[in-house]
Amino acid sequence: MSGGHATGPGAQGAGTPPGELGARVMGWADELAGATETPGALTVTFCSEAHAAAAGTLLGWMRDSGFDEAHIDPVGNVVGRYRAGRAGARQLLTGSHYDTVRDGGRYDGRLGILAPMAAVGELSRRGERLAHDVVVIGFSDEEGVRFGSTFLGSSAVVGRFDRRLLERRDGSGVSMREAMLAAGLSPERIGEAAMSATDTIGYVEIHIEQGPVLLERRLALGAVTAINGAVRLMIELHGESGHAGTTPMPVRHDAACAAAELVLQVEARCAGVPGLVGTCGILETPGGSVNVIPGRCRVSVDVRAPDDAVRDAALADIRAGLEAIAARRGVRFDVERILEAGATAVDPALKALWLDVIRELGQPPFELASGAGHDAICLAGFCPMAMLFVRCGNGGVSHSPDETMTAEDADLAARAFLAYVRHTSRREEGR
Ligand code: HGY
Ligand code: MN
Ligand code: MN
Repeated sequence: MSGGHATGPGAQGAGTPPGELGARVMGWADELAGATETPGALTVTFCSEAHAAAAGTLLGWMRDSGFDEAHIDPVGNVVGRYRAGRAGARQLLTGSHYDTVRDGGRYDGRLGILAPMAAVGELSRRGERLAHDVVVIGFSDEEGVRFGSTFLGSSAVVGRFDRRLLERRDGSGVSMREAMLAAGLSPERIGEAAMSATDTIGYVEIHIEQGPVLLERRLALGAVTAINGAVRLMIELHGESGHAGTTPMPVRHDAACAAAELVLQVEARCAGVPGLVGTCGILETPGGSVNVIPGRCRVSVDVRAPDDAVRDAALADIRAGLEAIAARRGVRFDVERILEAGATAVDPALKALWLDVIRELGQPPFELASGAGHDAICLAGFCPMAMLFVRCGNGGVSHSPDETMTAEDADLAARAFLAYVRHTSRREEGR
C-alpha cells in the first residue's frame, strides 16, 4: 500500500452522517434479540435452535456489510474478514459473544460484534482498505450457561479448547458433543477454528460496561485497565432426606439449610472488602418436594476481585466456613472448581490507542477496571489485548432484560472502532 491508509474509489467520499452507524447497531441488536429459546425473554445458549439462528443472522449481516469472507467455524463462532489493501498483511481481531444468560440483555456481548460490523460496513461503503485485515468474531459461548463452561468459542480460536468438555452434559443429559452435532457443528474439527498468533496484531473488544461507573460520571466511553480475576465453584451438599412432617428438628441433616448458611457466609465474607464480590447464583434442591427434607442441595459460588490474592483469601475462608457448617450439621460436600481466571491486564499500547480515540471523539479520556469476565481474558495469552467499555443505561444493570444503552453511545462505539483501525492501519504501514 502506498500513501495514506485509505485506498479505493470511495475513499475520499463523505462519511455516513452522525447517528447512522449507531442506528444500524441498535436495529441489529433488536432484530438479533428475536432469536430466543424463551418467548418473551432473551435466552440464547450454546447449540440451541436460537443459537444457530443468531449465528446465521450474523453471518448474513457480515456478508451484506461488505466483509470479503464470512463463515461459521466448527465451534459455532461467526467469523468475518475484511481484507487489507495489500497482500501478506497481518490481522487485527475484534468481537465478543452472541450467546446470552437466561433472560439476559440484548447488548451484552453483541455490541462488540455489531459495532465493528457497522464500522467495517462503513469502510466497505467508502471503498477504504487498511494495511491489515480486520477480523470480527461472534464467539459462540462465553456465558457458559448450558454446560457450565465458559469461553468455548474464544478458547477454540486461540487453540486451547479443552476437548474433555465435549463429554460434559447439560441439565437434560445431552453431552456437548451430541449438542454440537445436532446443531450442525463439528466437534472433531474444532482444531480448525484456531488462528495464527504470529499474524495477529492484537485483539480489541468493545463491550457494554455492565455497571454504573461511566453512567454516574456522565461518560460514554472508557478504556479498560484490567479484567478482574474469578473463581467459580459448584458445590453439592449431601444431607439426609426425610419426612417433613415427622422428623424432629434436632435430628435433621438438611442440605438446603447448610446451603443457606453458606450463601450468607459468602455474602458476609465479600461485603466490605473493596473490589471483592461473591455470588451464589445457582441454588437447587434436585428432585425436591414440598414435604421432603432436602437431602441434596447444589450451590454455585462465584468470587471475583481485582487482585487474585484477595480473591483466594476469601475462597480459603469460605472453604473453612463450609467445613464448619458441614461438620455442625452432619452433611457432606463435594466441590468442583469450574472456572479459574486470573486478573488480566490489558496491553498498555493498545489501551493508549483507545484513550487517543476517545479524545478524538471529543470525549474525556477515562480508564476503569472490568468487574465482568470477557472473551478478552482468553485472547490475552494469545496476542496483545485491550478493551473499550461503553456506557450502560438503567443504573448500569446487565444480565437482565432491563439492560439498555443509547443509540448515541452505539454510534460512538462504532466510530471509535473505525478510528481505532485507522490508527492501527497507519502503524502497520510504518512497520
Ligand atoms: O459472568 C461474566 O462476567 C460474564 O458476563 N460472562
Ligand atoms: Mn454476560
Ligand atoms: Mn459479555
